[in-house]
Amino acid sequence: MPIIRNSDKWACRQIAASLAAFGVCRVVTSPGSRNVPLLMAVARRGDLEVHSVIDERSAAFIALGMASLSGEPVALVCTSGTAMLNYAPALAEAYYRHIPLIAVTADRPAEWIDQDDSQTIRQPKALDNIVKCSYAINGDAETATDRWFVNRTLNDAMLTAICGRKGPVHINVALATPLSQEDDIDSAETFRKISITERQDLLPTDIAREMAAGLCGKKVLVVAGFNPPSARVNRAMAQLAALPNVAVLSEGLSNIHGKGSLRASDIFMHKLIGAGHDELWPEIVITLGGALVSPALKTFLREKRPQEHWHVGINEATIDCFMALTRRVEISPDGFFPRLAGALSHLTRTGANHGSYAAAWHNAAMAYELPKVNKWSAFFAVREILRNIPSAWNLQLSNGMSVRYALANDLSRHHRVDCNRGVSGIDGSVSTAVGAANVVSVPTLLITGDMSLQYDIAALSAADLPSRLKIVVLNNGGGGIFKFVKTTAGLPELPTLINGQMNLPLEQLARAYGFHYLRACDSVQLREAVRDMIDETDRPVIMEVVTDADVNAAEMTSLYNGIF
Ligand SMILES: Cc1ncc(C[n+]2csc(CCOP(=O)(O)OP(=O)(O)O)c2C)c(N)n1
Repeated sequence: MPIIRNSDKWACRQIAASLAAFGVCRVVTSPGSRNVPLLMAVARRGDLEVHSVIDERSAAFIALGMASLSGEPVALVCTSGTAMLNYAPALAEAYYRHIPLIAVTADRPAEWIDQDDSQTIRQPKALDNIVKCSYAINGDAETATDRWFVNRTLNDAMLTAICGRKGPVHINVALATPLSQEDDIDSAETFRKISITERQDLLPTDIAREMAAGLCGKKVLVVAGFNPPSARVNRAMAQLAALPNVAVLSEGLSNIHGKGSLRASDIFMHKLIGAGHDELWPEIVITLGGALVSPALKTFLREKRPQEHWHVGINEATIDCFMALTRRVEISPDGFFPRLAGALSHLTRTGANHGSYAAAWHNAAMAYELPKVNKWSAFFAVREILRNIPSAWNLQLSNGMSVRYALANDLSRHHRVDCNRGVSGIDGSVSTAVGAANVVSVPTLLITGDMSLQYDIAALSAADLPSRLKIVVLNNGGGGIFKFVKTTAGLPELPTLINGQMNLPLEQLARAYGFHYLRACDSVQLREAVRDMIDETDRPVIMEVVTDADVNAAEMTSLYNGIF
């Protein structure tokens, strides 16, 4: 393998490689010492045309002229301090003329800023108002995680500069000394480029055909996180799930009810991982929707890094949750999946597409059916409630164990399921449910823990509390999740500082705020209370479900075959 002498700083070589990967041909550099690893990296590749200009102000305008006339993005490289500020006039011009310039500026590591070390100013974000976006790179990235971050940041920066309304971006590179070390570098060193299908309403038919041809005969896993209900997506998922080489895994919050899709409950994924199952490893993963709830599903996808991962949805930035992203499809799931499903189904009908990957997943799902739970516990209660409420009701779930208990069940018969999983806070579940209940005519059922209810107690006093609101409070005397999670379960601080032991006067609160109050301490009372909750139409309802946190934790531990 040919070896070349180049900067020993991997991140700087990756910056140069990312420029080449995204079609930058020209780099205008300015002299300095802090930027030597960057100068070396761009100069020694051999595929970048490098122009040296002393004055950074002029360098940036020269780059602007090149980019404007060539129609291609042009990069800049300068040293730290005022050098960077001199890029400002040309970047401002580029910003308003929509010209893609990639300004790469060398800097010191954060700990040396404002320490009277020479040639340092506060560089990160200093050009924020005149670039599309600012990025920070650790020029000394060594660990795999640091390097993944560098790769993702570079992809993000390049895509921002060249997509949509084009424009300049700023990449600030913090570099520790020694700066100009050389090393023997494999000339075949690669850059993981994330490609993009740019924003549009519908996936164009020709691209759909091209994509389908790439998926033909491959093991394709579609994974759906939280998403609003969509009839179009549901139909497309049913079509995809009927193909021999495609498995569709959906979490309950995806609102995907399409026939054939598999419920990606955390317990199921946890057991699968424990048992190996090489036949389930995907070659291509296609994701839609937001953050996944199941840690086991995330682990599965991170460990079995697919050759390709496409994420479908309109996002401002590159989301590389499994550290394997290869394609950003900036089209809504509604606009993307029906066209893709159509194209791949066509190839299946013509005999071009085949496989047994879908069958492998269905066999695994059958082998790991959720064990029966007959003992009184929060898990049992949630399952019974979900089985017995009308399917037309909307479900709201709070964080803690509520969402996890619910997602272990098949939620496909429910009209709509939501949870604040964008950031997973426990602070506003009740208020969100009040708001949601206000704007729909069907009843809304919130299932929440007692601590989450306590946190958001102000919501109970909302002036326009709709009578269609039902709240089930899983009262286990505090944050039960912490008795089950590995990182907290055995700690001496658990009762005092972590699970917030509490004794919520729910009955008094419910009555004070005009709720119909119900209580269940066993399965017989629960059956009765669920009936009452369904029958009550004049007042909002609070149903207190009393369980023992230790019993709940023991049950989950046995369902998981161990603590998680
Ligand atoms: C605003 C906010 N603060 C803290 C947390 C951390 N946290 C996650 S779950 C949880 C406990 C939730 O307790 P509870 O609502 O009683 O549910 P349970 O654990 O019993 O299922 C806490 C404090 C959070 N997610 N959001």
